Amino acid sequence: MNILIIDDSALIRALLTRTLTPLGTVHAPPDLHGARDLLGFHTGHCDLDVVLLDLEMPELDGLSFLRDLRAHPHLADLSVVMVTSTQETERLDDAFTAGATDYVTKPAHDSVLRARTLNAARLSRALRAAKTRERELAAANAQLEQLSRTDALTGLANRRAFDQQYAHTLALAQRTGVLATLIMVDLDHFKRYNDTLGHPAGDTCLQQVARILQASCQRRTDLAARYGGEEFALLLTDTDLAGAQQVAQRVHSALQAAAIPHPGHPLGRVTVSLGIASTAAPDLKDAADQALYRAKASGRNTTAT
Ligand code: GH3
Ligand code: MG
Ligand code: MG
Ligand code: MG
Ligand code: MG
Repeated sequence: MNILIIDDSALIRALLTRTLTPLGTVHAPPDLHGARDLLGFHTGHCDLDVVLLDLEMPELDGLSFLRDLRAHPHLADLSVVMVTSTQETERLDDAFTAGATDYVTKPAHDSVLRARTLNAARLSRALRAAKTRERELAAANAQLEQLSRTDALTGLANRRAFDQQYAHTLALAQRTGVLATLIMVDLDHFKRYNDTLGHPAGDTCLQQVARILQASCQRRTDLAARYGGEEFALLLTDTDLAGAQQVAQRVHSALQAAAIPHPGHPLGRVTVSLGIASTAAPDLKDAADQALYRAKASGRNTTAT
C-alpha cells in the first residue's frame, strides 16, 4: 500500500509515518512540490492508495490543495483523509464538499488512524478496480460487436452488417433523395474452382477477391460485404450509375492484374460478374440481382445494369 502524508509540521509527519509504516510504504515529502510529484499533477500518473492531508497549512491551505487535487481526473477516486485539530471541525463541511473521504483529529489514536487509513485505501482500490473492470467490459463488448458484423473468412462486413446498412441507406435515399447504388458481385464458375483446386484453395481465392473488392471501394461511405457463399455486395452511398461503373471497372481490372489461376475457367483466371442497380429502381436488391443474372447470361466477366 502507498500512503502520502501532507503536513507542514515535520514532527507530525514523523509521528504519522511511524504509526502508518506497518501498513505499507509511507511518503512524507517536506513540501508541496514533492506531494504534487507523487500525485502526478503533471504526469497524470499516480500509484498512491490514500492521502493524509493536513487541513491547516501556512503555504497553501489543505482545503485549497484538496480542490486542486480533485481537479485532476486521474485522482478522482483517490481517498483523502483530512487531518484536523479538534477546533477546526466546523471546516469539515467544506472539506467533505471539496471531496474529502474521511477525517481524523489530532492527536489520533494509533489504532484509529491505522483503521481509517486502511479503510480509505481499500475504498480507492475498490473504485479503481471497478473502473478497470468497466473499461475491460466495454472493450470486450466493442470487440464482440465488431465480430458480430464481420465475415470470419474475408474480414469484410457480413450479411448482418450489410442488411443493416442496406435498410439504413434505403431509408435515407427515400427521405433525402440521396442516390445509393448496389453492385452484386458473383464469382464465375467458382464451383469448378473448388472442384479442381479444392475447397481450401477456394477459401483463399475468396479472401483475395474480397481484398480487391475492398480496395475498389474508395469512399469511406462505401460498404463492401460478403453477401453469402461466393457472392459479394458493394453498397455505394451518394453514388450514381456512372460512379458505380467506375468501381465495377476497377474490380475487373484489378482481377485481371491479379491473374489468379483458375484451370476450369475458359479464360484460365478468376473473374467475376457484376450487376448494378441504383435507388431509382423500385427494389434495389432485386434489380441488382436481375442485372447480375444478365451479366452471367451475356458470358460472365462483365457488368450489367
Ligand atoms: P456461376 O459462374 O454461374 O456463378 O457458377 P458458379 O460455379 O460460381 O456458381 P454456383 O452457384 O453453381 O457455385 C457456387 C460455388 O461457390 C459452390 C460453392 O461450393 C462455392 N462456395 C460458396 N461458398 C464458399 C466458401 O465459403 N468457400 C469455398 N471454397 N467455396 C464456396
Ligand atoms: Mg498544519
Ligand atoms: Mg450460381
Ligand atoms: Mg458464381
Ligand atoms: Mg453464386
